[in-house]
Amino acid sequence: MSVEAISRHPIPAGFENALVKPEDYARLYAESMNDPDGFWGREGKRLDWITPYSKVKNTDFTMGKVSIKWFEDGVLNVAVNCIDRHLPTRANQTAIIFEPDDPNQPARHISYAELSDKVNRFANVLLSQGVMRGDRVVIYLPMIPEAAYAMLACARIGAIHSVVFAGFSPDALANRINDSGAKVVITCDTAPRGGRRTPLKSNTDAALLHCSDKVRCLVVKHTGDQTTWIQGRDVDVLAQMEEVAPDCPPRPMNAEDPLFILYTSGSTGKPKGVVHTSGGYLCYAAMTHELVFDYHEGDVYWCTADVGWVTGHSYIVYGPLANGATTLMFEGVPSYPDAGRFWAVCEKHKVNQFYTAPTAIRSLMGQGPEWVEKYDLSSLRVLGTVGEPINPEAWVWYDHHVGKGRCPIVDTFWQTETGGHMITSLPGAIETKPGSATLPFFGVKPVVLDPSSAEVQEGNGVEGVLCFSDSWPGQMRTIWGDHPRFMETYFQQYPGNYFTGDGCRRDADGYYWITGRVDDVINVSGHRMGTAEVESALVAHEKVAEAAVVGYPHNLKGQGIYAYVTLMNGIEPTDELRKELEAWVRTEIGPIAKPDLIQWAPGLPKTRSGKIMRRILRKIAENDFGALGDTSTLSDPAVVDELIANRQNHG
Ligand code: 6R9
Repeated sequence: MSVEAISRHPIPAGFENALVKPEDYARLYAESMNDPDGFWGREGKRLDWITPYSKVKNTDFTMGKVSIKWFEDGVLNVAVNCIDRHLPTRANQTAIIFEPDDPNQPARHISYAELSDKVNRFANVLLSQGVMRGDRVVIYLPMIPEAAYAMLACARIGAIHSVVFAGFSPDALANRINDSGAKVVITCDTAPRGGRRTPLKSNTDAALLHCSDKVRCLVVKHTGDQTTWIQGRDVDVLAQMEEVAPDCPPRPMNAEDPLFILYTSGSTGKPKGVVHTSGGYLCYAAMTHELVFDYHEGDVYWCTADVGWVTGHSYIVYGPLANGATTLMFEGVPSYPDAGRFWAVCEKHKVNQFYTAPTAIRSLMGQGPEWVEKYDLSSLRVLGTVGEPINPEAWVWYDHHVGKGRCPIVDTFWQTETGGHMITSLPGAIETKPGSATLPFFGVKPVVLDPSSAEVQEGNGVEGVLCFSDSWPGQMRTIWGDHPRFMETYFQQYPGNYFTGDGCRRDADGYYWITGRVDDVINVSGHRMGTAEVESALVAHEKVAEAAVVGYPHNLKGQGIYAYVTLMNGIEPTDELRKELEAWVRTEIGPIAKPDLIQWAPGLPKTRSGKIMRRILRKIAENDFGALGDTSTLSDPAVVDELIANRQNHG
């Protein structure tokens, strides 16, 4: 690592008028710690309330009775906060810039007035399909404006949306429709991406074979491609939007009414339905969006995430729109039609804040700086990253070639569960260090604990697991339908604390460095994957007896998926079978879960009680045979030698 990479980067010139200045950070942070009710009582006023709250914070992290409530007696409507309240002053301002996959198609500028019209009509279509307050609506849409309309239409009528990433398979979609008990699924005909088309409607047809026949299917005719049509079940949304009334009165909702469910991977095979509620979530998303990106009136802001992930929820839709911002939605991929696409879009729309994932930076870095240098990036002011630790080399490249050394980089650490940024720098207030997420956001109380003794590591220069010892308004409230699992997953291991699942180091200056997951979750290109999910997909194949999946270092993806597979007796390991298993996992979960390496394992290292020793499998996958540690508890140590001898050598 170069000296430049580990040194502090001062705040660049031009941030004298930043929303948070260096002297403000410490003062406001202290206030948020000493008087959370006062601090958040004031911040809650960012939102328009139908009935103002009289109570601010009411939270309890005690195992067995975990309960999280913010602004609990307030009444509001999230869609009104993202749309209606802006109409008097910004009806003609662009709310959403839609940049299509094909650069030869025109971009669309959707004003707040148009957004209002679309969302009201969409909401009336949902009502006409019998969707009521508290009902669940699954949204299986790509990066098109209708995804935002659908989310906000749900919010308007008090329905709970659950967006399912358009890259997920029919099986994964069916599981989410069933777990959430959705009444309706919203999809589109086909989804262009990188010049190819994903058949979302036919995926949905396949998923619905495994769901109640009462589930309605609302179809956005986006490309006009031919699809099957089931009379009585399928509804042409865009046509219906023309038929219904243009106004839909917003439903007054309690601050603690659920806004959405978003499924995410954990250490078990079954994804968890993370529940976020209305008031606290929106307040936190809006505040972090404004301060972390130093968003000023008139700025054009672009987050390249997908609405299928939490980043798309908080930082494409809810945060920016609550702030009356202009938010860009990009349908395509960074490499289409060529490796200059991101920068072409930045130049074309004069983007001021650009927020992406380290994996995208690494892959563009590999294409050479000439792709960046072709474009005028002088509009950029703030750069952001999210999803995984950024390696200092990629940080320095991003800073130098994209930011030209004049744009602060905000490395934002957070999770689906946290609703918004937790540890991040602030452009005008916090100096950066490449690879460090820097310091906690207001109201966030990080603690570093010893992983085995659970003792709090006081002071600087310490390492351990990362927890938060108090609540913040954006925190998830429960797992859909399973509050005991919520408490067990996050509050049992380190009593009194919310456990992130991440390891972390606090350096001599008090800066935080996230070192990666310490549980059975791996991070592939910024996508969270439970190793158990991939394992259960593999063992569902008739020729597989047993499977163990671990992560291993991967140059572009951050982590790759390494699968050890034991076949059924008498089944020959062949290259065809390897391909068959790869394709199998793609259809069971989706392309992002396809193993990068499959190693045939005649046996897996197990303890005498039959537990797979993943620690050892991880080391073998990392090619780190010297550090296998204690193998004396293995029931058959010879298995390990065999696995080492046959370690896949192409990774
Ligand atoms: C927002 C999002 C959460 C996990 C998290 C951690 C990793 C996210 C990071 C980061 C280091 C960052 N992660 N941001 N690690 N630095 N800036 O990504 O949510 O999909 O739930 O993933 O991602 O491991 O625990 P989610």
